[in-house]
Amino acid sequence: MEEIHRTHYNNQINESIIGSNIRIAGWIEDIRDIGNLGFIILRDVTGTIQVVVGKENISLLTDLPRQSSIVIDGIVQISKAKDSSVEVKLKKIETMTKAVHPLPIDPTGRVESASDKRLDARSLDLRNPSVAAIFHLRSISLDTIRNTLKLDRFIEVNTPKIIGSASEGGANLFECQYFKRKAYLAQSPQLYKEQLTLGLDKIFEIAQYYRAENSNTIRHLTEFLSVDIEAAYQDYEDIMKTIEIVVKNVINTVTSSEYFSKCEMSEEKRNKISQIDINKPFNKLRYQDCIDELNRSGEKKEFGDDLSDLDLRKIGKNHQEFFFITDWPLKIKPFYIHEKASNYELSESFDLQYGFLELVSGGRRQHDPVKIKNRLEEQGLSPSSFVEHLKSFNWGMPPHSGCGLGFDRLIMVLTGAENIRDVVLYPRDPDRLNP
Ligand code: AMO
Repeated sequence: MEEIHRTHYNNQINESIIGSNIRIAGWIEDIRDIGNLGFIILRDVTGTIQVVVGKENISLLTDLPRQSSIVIDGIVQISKAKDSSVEVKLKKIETMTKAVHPLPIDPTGRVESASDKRLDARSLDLRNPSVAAIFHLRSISLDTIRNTLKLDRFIEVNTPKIIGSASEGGANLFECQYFKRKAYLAQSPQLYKEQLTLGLDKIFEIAQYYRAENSNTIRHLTEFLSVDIEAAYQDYEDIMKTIEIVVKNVINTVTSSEYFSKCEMSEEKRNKISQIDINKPFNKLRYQDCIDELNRSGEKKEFGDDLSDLDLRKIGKNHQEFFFITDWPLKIKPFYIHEKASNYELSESFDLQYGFLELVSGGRRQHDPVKIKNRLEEQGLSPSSFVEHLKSFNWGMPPHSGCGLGFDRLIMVLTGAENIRDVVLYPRDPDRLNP
């Protein structure tokens, strides 16, 4: 009978269980046969262990390709190996599935593979501990975000991803056939999250969203994970405070995790991330400060111009850290953003940047339905497409604010990844729909 249940993970094998019979399971990272003795380096999700194969069992080592899945019964013993004080003496080995060589990539990382090849073989790529580390960090970062927000009375919600009309305006929408009607993939939970403040007060959602952005950049995907928050009776300053705490808690989680040291990144990047002073508030630049900074550097920018990728790269060079850009012109912000009480040309809005990279966008929302209708018209959108949304504004909508955090981008920054594709398991871009 096939026995597949392990008694121990590799990192649970230590000197306290010397002499114990154990069953371990994983894949063959390396295998050596030196005549009357053999060695298997067995890796599982927690690390490696050396399995020693005596003369009596050496014949079992034939036809065991690297990366095959195996289950080993053995006895824990003291090891003379340099990097471990314990090893396992093999009693029985069972091959679960043989890896068929040649494999598309070398998951030990000894032979480097192009990014596309790795993404085509992602499940195998994850046997590389430095790649797996990124996804462990994603998982624990999500826990941190949930815990931080829940402690602050936010409740987690789930809104539809198949929707009847656009949430962020018509551009970049993926259309799909919904029986006899047209439907769209949600670009963001914007409208739902605003509506939900009416009865649930403070909410957050962590979910994938879809943007038909036909551009191939290192920071855009057509499917990305967003952390959206929305809170009643809060202004944009409150939301900036909340998101700053969330990001700082994630920085703390990541940098104090064992997986951070397993991530492959330059020492310069590692030091920069681990040396972020989380007691120091993130800097705040106003949009106008950015325009002035660009003009001083020889650009010709006017109030009302959006900040292009090139502009943000220039600004990011002078601010290679987390910082907010606040008080954007109202006319370049979405219809749901609130004007600033002291200057109607400005809005109560912000982005959170890391250098040139935009991580978060948010602000206070307009809650006067008449003003929302005017703003929709100004932006060439039809209020009739938003009736479902607008009706809730007549049911006693509270003033509210919120933001959306691009989770993949945050993980990019914290793991030193150059490309968003490196931190997403199965990235989707205009050219990549598989695996
Ligand atoms: P925005 O469109 O700026 O705002 O998106 C919020 C954040 O999501 C991330 N992001 C992306 N990440 C990867 N690939 C993409 N194609 C992509 N598009 C956006 C960015 C960005 O800062 N509803 C508003 C948020 C709000 O006001 O609450 C919104 O969606 O990090």
